[in-house]
Amino acid sequence: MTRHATQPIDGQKPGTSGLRKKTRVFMQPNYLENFVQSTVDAIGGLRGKTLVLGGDGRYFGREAASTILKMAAANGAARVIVGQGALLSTPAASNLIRQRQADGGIILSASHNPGGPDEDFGVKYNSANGGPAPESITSAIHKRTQEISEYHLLDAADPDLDSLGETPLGEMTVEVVDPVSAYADLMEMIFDFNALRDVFKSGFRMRMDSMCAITGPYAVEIFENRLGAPAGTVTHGTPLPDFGGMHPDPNPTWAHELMDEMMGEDAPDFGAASDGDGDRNMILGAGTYVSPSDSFAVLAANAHLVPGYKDGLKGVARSMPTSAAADRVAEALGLDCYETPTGWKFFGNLMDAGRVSLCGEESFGTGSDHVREKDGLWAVLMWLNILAARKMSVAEIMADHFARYGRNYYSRHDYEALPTEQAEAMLGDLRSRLGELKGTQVEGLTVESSDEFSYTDPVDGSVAEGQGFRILFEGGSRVVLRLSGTGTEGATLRVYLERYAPGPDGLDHDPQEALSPIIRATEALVGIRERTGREKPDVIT
Ligand code: G16
Repeated sequence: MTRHATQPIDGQKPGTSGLRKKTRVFMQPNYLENFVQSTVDAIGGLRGKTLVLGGDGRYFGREAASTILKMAAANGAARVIVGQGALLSTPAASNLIRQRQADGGIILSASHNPGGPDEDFGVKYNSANGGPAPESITSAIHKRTQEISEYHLLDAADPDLDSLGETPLGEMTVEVVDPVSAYADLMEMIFDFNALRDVFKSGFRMRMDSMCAITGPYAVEIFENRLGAPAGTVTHGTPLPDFGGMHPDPNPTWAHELMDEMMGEDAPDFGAASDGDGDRNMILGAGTYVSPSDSFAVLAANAHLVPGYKDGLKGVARSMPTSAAADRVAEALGLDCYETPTGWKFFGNLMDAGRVSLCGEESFGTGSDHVREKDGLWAVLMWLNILAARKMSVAEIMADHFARYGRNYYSRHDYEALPTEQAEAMLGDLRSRLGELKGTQVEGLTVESSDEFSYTDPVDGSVAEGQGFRILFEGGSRVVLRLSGTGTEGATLRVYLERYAPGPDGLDHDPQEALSPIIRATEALVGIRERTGREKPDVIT
């Protein structure tokens, strides 16, 4: 018997990147099954199809993988390619879907959110192009969760997820593959590994913090085994179900061990960290923090130095809240530059249509059209390759970049776990006043325009509305406000602050100081402190 009766469960609405909930929510009877069957139904079934399956190793991942395999078999799938131990980084899963020409994939991860029985879990469907499902599919999945009445699951023992090779599960084939090798081979095709080996031979020191999450085995293979970096270059390199208690979010707050080392005496030349599922990255030099928006701009400006991009870029794209630093590079290079809503899924069409090669987001995500996800280790290798080619330190590269293009001072302030109604009321109130803000003078700034961002996809014409509030001030400063779509507790308000300094003077201020008039103006216009009672943001990046 493979048919099981069920009933719709409330709240199974995918967010910015798949469905993310507390792990115990996912562990409730039928919860995972309902969502997976709804996904299967929304994409027109699995009969005869090939899927890729894997995740970031977090608590409940193995059990979920076994259930999904039995459901895939009962739904008539031909083959599921699964990472050994149910492990696959998100970019490696994207690569496998493309390389093996699979019909899609399921990734088990809540990304940068902590893991464990009392923390977070997530499930995400990626399409045949290797990218996160577009809104048309995620909406169809949500609709299906509201009407589902049965799911299919094979009555069988849990499949062996550890032995490489093929085994039958009913009429389906389960193919267990090494999660690392195909991805590491792809990196070897894009980057100049000979030059990078020479860099490490010359005594260059690097620290890669994998935060007890999925990139550990990938980073050890690439940096230590293939490029000859000394053993121990990769720290926190073993993926653990609870990430060793770490919050695997590569930003200055959560990757504080790495920050302390890189800002301390005798810091290595280069430091980097990645997140739970390996698609985010943070870049550091000795004594230097590179903001994600600046990192993306530097990659765009220097990509031609990397073999995989030696013929130049097709174009670039960034999410709306990401700073305009990359726009200045695009302008100088004569490249098209697209502005999309938050969420990597919005880049897929642009990459598939050959309009852009590089994409970046302020949320520590950068990537290219080598896969259809953002890619943490790819970004680290881009930086390494650029450092090798330019023979400059990270600090020198940043100073040179700002001198050439000016500096977009940038910071994001997060207010986490606010009562949802309170956060929505605050933004609802802002929405009702948006039309009246023009000309308002506050903290020495004048509001030039304000709106709620909506995006029309230039490839398929689909429209995404309500994608964040923008208040632009005369002179090019701005603040953007939106609610996160990846949290699992209440509402998280994100406040994105930006000010442009053209140079040549004033390029080396502390960003919080440089942005202080905009921070004060935001408080005057929106009243975050007053309405939430919070004295300061929980996380500043
Ligand atoms: C996901 C998406 C990203 C997005 C980020 C932040 O990242 O893939 O494209 O920028 O969420 O989303 P929010 O501001 O809504 O929390 P990840 O790394 O969590 O998969």
